[in-house]
Amino acid sequence: MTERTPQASMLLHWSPRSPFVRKVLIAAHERGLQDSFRTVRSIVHPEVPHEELMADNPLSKLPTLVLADGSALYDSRVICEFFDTIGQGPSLFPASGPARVGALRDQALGDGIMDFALVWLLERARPEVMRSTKLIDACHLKLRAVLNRLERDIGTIAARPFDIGHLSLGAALLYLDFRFAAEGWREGRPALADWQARFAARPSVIANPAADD
Ligand SMILES: N[C@@H](CCC(=O)N[C@@H](CS)C(=O)NCC(=O)O)C(=O)O
Repeated sequence: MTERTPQASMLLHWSPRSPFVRKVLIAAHERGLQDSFRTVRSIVHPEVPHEELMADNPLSKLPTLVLADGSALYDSRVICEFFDTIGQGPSLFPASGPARVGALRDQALGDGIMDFALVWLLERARPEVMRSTKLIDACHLKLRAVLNRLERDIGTIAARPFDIGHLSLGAALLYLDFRFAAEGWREGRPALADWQARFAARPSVIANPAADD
């Protein structure tokens, strides 16, 4: 299934379920690049490598962006940074200094939440006899630790102009709403909930909802 902007020269391997794809879609929108690529629905699973996608990305992962010359970019960090070099509007990647380090650190934190959430999702989907309660417990523990840390630090984090760190953290919290709503991450975390509500109201986020297709 090929979606939107059929005339565009770049192609994004895409899924409406993927938090990392959503991250790059939001970044593209923030940089005015939402019409600069076509999307192709690519179905990925760690246990089922996608052979066509592997011609572009041997890791068989989303997102993967194929450029006009046929070369491909991955992962989401590289694609977001690439969009930052070709797009317009405020940069998502501060050039240097503490602002850059903070943005990259928070990007790592947001990406890290998405990484363990994907592990958790897979584990949760296994038949009960095959499920590792140890692994799921570890994911719970990490989730609580990360959210508590963010509740403590979000005031400082939010003081920077909007950057890739905010974008990744916001995408990660949206993914919790999409797949882990029962965890009730907002409970006892009013500052983080308030920040996320402001993130979720950005036009770039509204234009790129998560969905089961
Ligand atoms: N570090 C990567 C993570 C990407 C990732 O894990 N993508 C998932 C989909 S949301 C995937 O492709 N999973 C398939 C697999 O692991 O084989 C990024 O930032 O793009």
